[in-house]
Amino acid sequence: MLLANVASADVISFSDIQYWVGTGSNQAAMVIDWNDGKDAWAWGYRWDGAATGADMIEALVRTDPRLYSKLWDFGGGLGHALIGFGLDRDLDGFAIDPATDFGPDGYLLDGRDETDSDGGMAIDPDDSYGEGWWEGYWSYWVPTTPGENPYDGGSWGYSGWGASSRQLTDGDWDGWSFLPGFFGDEPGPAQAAPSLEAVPEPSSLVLASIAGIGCLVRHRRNRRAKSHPPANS
Ligand SMILES: [Ca+2]
Ligand SMILES: [Ca+2]
Repeated sequence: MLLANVASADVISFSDIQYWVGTGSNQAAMVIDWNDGKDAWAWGYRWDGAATGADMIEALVRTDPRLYSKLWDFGGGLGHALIGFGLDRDLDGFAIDPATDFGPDGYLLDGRDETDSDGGMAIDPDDSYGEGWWEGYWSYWVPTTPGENPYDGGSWGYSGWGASSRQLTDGDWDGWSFLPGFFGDEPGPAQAAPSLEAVPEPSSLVLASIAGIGCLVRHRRNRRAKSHPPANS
């Protein structure tokens, strides 16, 4: 029970975040909430100099093989609009209907196409995908006060900037919350995106159980061998 509680603890500080990309003296967190009944996840991003919310999206999506995004490039330096976020939660493959090529890094930056930006669905029921322009959209949330933690004393506020224009501050949190039908709210509590170096919790528990059974079987065999020595010894 204790293990399960620890594994499912909500992220409340940067020290809870397991999956980081980038290097530098500044750090920010990104939370994605699909609002589909599955956990929201949180990632971490480090950088030096200037970085935008769009830079953080690109770095995370290109690095974490579980994460997918579909963005529009408005062109002419106007920046990007986020259309879809996908998550291969069980890392056994990800695809959406209608069939979409997200590219080798899962980062699809396309020209603007308003006819193909709604209703995509994850094929694997274990995964998450949300996209929208006309029928729903990804709302963008930032700390009400830059650098404050919405999960520890701070609060989420609706971003007045698009991701390409939003300048990150050290200690910032960015939140993305999918609003199907434009109804919804700020990101909810989030789980840390598991580090891919670590063995996932359920598997390690299963392995521990198997190891325990193995010890028991060996122990019994030893006892049996002692009480019933082979006839030829
Ligand atoms: Ca999957
Ligand atoms: Ca699966």
